[in-house]
Amino acid sequence: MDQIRRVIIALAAVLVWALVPNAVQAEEHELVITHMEIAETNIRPKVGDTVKFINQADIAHNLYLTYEDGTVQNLDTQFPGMSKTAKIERSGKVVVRCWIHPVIRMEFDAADAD
Ligand SMILES: [Cu+2]
Repeated sequence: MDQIRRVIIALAAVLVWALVPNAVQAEEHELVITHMEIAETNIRPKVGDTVKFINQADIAHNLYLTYEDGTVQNLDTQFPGMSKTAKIERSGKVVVRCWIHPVIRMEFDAADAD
């Protein structure tokens, strides 16, 4: 009886694991903002992943992401020392800019989710 119960519990655990794939597979990528730029990195996030922007500058920024279809994702004001996280919504080229400092600009490619 105990063995059957253990097998049922194991099967239930596998089923739960299979039903929540994205929550388990999503990755977090990190980008650091120095004074007036975003430190060069080669991130390649997938849709559903998050990108964490860490403000190590001594000035405030307000980053926003623009997707290929024109959709804008605004991260709001980010004071020195603050981190903001964006969940990637669409695949393709993503441009990151700052409303306050137009000189800040970087881009990365987002891949489709698995
Ligand atoms: Cu800025």
